[in-house]
Amino acid sequence: MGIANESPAFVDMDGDGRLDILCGDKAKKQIVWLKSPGEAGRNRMEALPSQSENVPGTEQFSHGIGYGDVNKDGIKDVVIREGWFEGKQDNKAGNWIFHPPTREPCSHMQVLDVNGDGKNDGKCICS
Ligand SMILES: [Ca+2]
Ligand SMILES: [Ca+2]
Repeated sequence: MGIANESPAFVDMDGDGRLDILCGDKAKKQIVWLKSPGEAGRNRMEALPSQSENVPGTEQFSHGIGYGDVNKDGIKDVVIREGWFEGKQDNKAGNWIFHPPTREPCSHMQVLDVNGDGKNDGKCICS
């Protein structure tokens, strides 16, 4: 495994209260998340794939990755420059559905309700 993406995201992917690393794996060309060690003395992270192999956004310097509920189904999704992957209830399950982009490419990506209308918006910071 080799971490891909220009700016991996630090998010709690499994809800255990510890930040994990969301990034691409340039070897298998898949989006993965590295589970933070949950026990004292345990210093090895686990890579848990979120999708099938050879997907976009997994080159060494792919630009931008984000995590948030894009389609408001209550399940967080992975956002990349090329589009977004629809998350599953079990985010360790593979073959997330890919959806094409709706915006211009950017670097850091956030999914949040910017204007308070109850709908999540995509927020991009370009560098
Ligand atoms: Ca976690
Ligand atoms: Ca969702």
